[in-house]
Amino acid sequence: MLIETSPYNDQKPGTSGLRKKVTRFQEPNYLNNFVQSIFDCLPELKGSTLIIGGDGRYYNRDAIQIIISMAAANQVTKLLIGQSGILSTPAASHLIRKHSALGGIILSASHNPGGENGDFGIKFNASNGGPAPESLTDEIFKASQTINTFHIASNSPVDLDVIGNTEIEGMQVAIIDAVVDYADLMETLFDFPKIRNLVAKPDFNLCFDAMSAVTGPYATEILQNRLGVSPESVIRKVPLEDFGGDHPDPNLAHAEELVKRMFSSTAPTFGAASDGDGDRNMILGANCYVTPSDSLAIMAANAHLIPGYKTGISGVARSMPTSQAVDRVAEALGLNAYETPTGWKFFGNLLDDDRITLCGEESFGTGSDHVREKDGLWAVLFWLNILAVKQQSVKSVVSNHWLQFGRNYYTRHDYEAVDIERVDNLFNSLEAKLPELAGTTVARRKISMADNFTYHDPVDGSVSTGQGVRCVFEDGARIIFRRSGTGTSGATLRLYVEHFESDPERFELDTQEVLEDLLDIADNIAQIKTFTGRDVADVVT
Ligand code: G16
Repeated sequence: MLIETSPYNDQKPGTSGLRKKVTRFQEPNYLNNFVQSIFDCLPELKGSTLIIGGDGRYYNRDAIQIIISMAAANQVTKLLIGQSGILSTPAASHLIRKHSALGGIILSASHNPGGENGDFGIKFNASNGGPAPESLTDEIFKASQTINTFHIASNSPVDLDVIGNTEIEGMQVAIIDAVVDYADLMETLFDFPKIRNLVAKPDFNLCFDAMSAVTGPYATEILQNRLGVSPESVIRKVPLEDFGGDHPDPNLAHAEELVKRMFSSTAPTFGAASDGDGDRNMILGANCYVTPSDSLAIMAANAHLIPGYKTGISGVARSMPTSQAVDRVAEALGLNAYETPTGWKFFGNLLDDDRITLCGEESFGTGSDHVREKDGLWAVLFWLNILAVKQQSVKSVVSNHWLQFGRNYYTRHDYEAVDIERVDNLFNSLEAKLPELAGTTVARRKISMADNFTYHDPVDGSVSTGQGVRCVFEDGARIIFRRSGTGTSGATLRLYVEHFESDPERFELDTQEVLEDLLDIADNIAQIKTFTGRDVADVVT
């Protein structure tokens, strides 16, 4: 069937796909328009195999039924769909690669809240398993602005809960186990027997928080069934359409119960959490929080201890706002090190070209060349494998890392859902100041460089401008201002602050205290309080 439609003007994908309120997606043909725009930009999808799955949030099932009918009418040959419509983002990336699919459609708004009044999202991943590059998302947006028809079959709904095959207008639809392929992949990378011994030790206990989101079934299979962790060690493991009303965002603010347990007198040895779609991770030890930037650096420094990486890693990459801790490891080990804009899509070319093996971001994402997405449970297993080899606590691993490489004190302050005009004004004023900032001294700190970050992709030569305002100080300290590309209400200002410390006597200080002067300088430069009208940040990590 060919159905007439008219464009919506707000279908420009952000940092990671199109994210809007569920209610927006429920407007007539809103999802259909975007899906047809994907098909229109990629004629090669006709006759192809596609992977479909989502994080199980509200509207996931409805969206999948629409996509099935539209894929059939757009002459896709085969769809592989995770049982119950569920696939974690890294599992979807793996399936695309494993089945040599032409790509996949992933339904997720990641760490954003879910439920009827929450957020929903959709993104296309390419045949390498990674998020579509900016050039393609720009084309999809362009197509969405002129769309006037879409194709859709008039089939009855497919039973997403039963594993098996069916056919719609000549297109095969296979409902597949969502977990097993991913769990098998993890077994090829990590030393499961060694981790099994670690978690069986009477003095070792862990707590993994699946945040009522997609990693529940994956954690149950991998941590409980394959590694022998007790069922009570995995909390909030049943995926819920509204994530229990919480933000499925693994950070100190939103993983409240886990954080409470980890910072108590009876704290487990190891704690971790993953997000809505299973690609983020937070790592904790007893009374110890590992910043995502440090976690990436520690993984890079210890990769040789992990079976999947023991022959060496080709290089590392981090997003620009991520702390420079991993750069120090790369320098010491003689590895390539790349700095990309925020967004996992920018790592794809570097991974495909084998310039890097590991990459990560301050936003609780780490990953490697095993898939083309960041990967939450993979990071948890990486850490467990390190602990199993080193037989040390998380705190000792972190402290020893600082002793060897120094410590990059790091914090991120988020001012969420601020009036868009206020944030526009803040950035306009900041941009206007940029040319004069370099060379000036603010509160005894001299700014050596100030710009709005531009990335030149070394593989395909593409250029991405306006990726965040950075002020770099003479001693290497940095202040970065960015507008989030994943929010759905107003504008979110992110402030990132970093200071390197080489004196071991100063490794155990309070992060916010150490960074206080830089935070004041940031407010002085950008007039955050004045422009946002907020005295304090909403989330500090
Ligand atoms: C997405 C992207 C990440 C990015 C993060 C935060 O993560 O995949 O690369 O770092 O958003 O982006 P922003 O600062 O623009 O909000 P996720 O887990 O939401 O898919």
